[in-house]
Amino acid sequence: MRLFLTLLTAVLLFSACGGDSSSDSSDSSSEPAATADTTPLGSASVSGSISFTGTAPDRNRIRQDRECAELNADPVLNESVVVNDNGTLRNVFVYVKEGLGDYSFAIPSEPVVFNQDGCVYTPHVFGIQVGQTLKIINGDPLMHNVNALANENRPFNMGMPNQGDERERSFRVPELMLRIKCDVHAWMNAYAGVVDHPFHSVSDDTGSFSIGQLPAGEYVFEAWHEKYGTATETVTVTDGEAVSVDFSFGS
Ligand SMILES: [Cu+2]
Repeated sequence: MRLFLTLLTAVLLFSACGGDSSSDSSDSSSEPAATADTTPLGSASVSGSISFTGTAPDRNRIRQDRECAELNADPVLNESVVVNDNGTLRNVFVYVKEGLGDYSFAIPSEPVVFNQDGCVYTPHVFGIQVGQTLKIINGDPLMHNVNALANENRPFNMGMPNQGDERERSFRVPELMLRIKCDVHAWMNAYAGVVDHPFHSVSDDTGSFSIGQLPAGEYVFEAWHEKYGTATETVTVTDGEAVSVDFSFGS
């Protein structure tokens, strides 16, 4: 209830201040609920780091076939466990698992770009909102296919024979985690976190993640890693607050 009141207050305040009325020619005095059927974004943020405990496993060199190997000047290393130089873990998907209730959020207009580059999927782990465009590109001068092994969504499997080929897809319902693989090159795989809100992030080459524009409230955050599984933290944020949350994985 408190979250609802906070949101309602935010909407009323925004409405009372007039906001950017130039962007909407409709009656600005109408009730807030009539201006949009999606929940406004908030001003809180949650960010942090994924630490790795134990001894980092060696990243095996992937034995690509000759055609792919010729595309890479440097060895291509296995991405299932990537421990950064600062002892943190890369490719951890962090998202709001609980606390948003039945709110719905506008679908980002920017697509998520998913490339096939040097016979490697880039990014290896990514988040995408339900309905958001996934722009799939073949950056290589050879044949790949993108086999989305969806369970909740409709699976798709399409060949992309030429360099510069582009396709667009989207997902209808949340699905964690959705695996994508190439049937031509067995080492190529990736994971998509499909969620029905924009509050997600993937830890980078410093182990950091950041999730912004959260409405005030209490949330359960989950962090997922393809080898080490999941961890959760409950976090409460107020309007404008920046909260730090760290996760830890390892052996
Ligand atoms: Cu391939």
